[in-house]
Amino acid sequence: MEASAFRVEKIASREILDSRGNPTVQVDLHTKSGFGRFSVPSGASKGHLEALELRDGERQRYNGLGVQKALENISRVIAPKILGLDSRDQPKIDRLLNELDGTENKSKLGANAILGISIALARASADTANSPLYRTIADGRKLVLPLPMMNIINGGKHAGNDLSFQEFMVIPAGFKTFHEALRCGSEVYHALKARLEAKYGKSAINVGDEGGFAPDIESVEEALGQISDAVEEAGYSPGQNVVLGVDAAADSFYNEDKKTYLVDGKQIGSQDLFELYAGIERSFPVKSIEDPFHDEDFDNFAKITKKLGSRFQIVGDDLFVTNIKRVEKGIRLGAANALLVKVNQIGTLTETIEAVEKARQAGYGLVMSHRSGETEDTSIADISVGLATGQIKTGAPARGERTCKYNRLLQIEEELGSGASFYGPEFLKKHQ
Ligand code: 2PG
Ligand code: MG
Repeated sequence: MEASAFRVEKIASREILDSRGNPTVQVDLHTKSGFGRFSVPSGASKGHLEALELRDGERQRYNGLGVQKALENISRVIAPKILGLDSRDQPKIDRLLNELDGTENKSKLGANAILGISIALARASADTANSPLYRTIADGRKLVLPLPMMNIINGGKHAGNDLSFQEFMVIPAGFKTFHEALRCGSEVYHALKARLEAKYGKSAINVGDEGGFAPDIESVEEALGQISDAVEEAGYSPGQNVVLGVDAAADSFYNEDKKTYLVDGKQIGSQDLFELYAGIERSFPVKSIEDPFHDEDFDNFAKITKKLGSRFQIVGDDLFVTNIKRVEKGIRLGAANALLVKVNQIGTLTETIEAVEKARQAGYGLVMSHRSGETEDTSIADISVGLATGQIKTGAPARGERTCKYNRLLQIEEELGSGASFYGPEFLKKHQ
């Protein structure tokens, strides 16, 4: 194919709605012979060091959440510099985007503007090469279908209940294929629905931002108990072929002045919180804990990793914000043993890949992740396979903005046929 086919010829962007009904950026990028589109997601429990999502702040429109300034930055500042470039030069173009912005956290042009361009570019380049995105991203890496971690009870900032922990996940690791794991997750989801309705009444099966149920219960242990029982009821074996995970998102219930955490209706210190995690590990088949402490507490992250990390995945999300410098600090201190990977926390594909490779070299696990505010975009499914992250969390096996990612993985699995490798059993082995 001629090099000119990859030349960027046209960029358009628009304001669309995300799954919470808030505006977000969608970018269309045309090369001479191809097309790429990306819709930018948005978080609710954000790490304070995340790249900045630029919002208009004018109250008359969308309560200040409009993204017209970001769109203007795309059309006036970014597009003129990108038009005519070769879309295969992803690292060079991502560097240029950073230079145009000139700030540490992409606050001038907005990480939403920059990421929209960065991933639309990757998509357009893959389309021009007539290749699925996961293949061009893989760049020689072995393709791996990720183990799905499905968030089936929602709390924290994602739900209207009083559960302090944000996510309670089912992890069907003991299966040989992605589609069997997904089926198990869906069956457990429905068994849980029936249990919650029978025990707490109809309103308990209302769902939160990520499609998981949001029952009016307050205790972490009660939520885990319900899920464990649902696993059994669905005909699976907790601890054998299905394990559990939580995202505490501890920052969202941390009181900075008092240095305490509000858990199960009580203010507790970090030592008590530590004990709570150790207790959970004894009572339930939990194998993965994300953000167990607030996002500057590298010390307690290191302590819990030392104590539980041999059998347990400790994931840094708000701790690392997909930022290579934070990941390096974590590696130095032994804080966490897995990285949560969110493209919009850092704002370009190239920097995402750098953080992933740094963590991988240090033996860290990798979990590709959606945001609580999502769109119908499926790029993270391809990125997960191409970067061989081995794990993905993209919500419950329900609601379109969540299932579209799982469904895209089913398509990729089919495309790869017998060559498809699935990470599940390896996860079990690693965390026995
Ligand atoms: C998280 C995410 C995604 P949010 O904390 O891991 O589940 O939530 O997008 O609100 O930051
Ligand atoms: Mg998180």
